[in-house]
Amino acid sequence: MRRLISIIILFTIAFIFWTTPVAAETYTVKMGSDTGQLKFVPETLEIKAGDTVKWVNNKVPPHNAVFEGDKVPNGDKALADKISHKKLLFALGDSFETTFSDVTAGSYPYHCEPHLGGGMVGKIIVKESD
Ligand SMILES: [Cu+2]
Repeated sequence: MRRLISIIILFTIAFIFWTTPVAAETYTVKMGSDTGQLKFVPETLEIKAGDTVKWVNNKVPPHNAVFEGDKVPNGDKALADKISHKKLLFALGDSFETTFSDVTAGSYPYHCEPHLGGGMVGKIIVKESD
């Protein structure tokens, strides 16, 4: 009897884990490296559809994050505008986020407008959610 109960409990736990969907995640990208370089950290970030990216003003502001309409999948300029953050962040610690739901899987390059000349570029790679 005891053994049967243990087996039932084990199966119940396994079933709960198996049926719980993987929660969408939030990833953080620093704007300006800890050492003060004009970079996004990490520069390339791989996420799944439905995940959220949060950009945090870390060093040497101001920064923004503007996606490139001609380089996102399907050259979807409207989508690029929608997921961009054109407003400059001046205060350290300020942040903005984008949830990548209902987007085509692929590569989404972006840059910081004031520091594009300094090479402050980044890329979000969206994989199909499974
Ligand atoms: Cu910048």
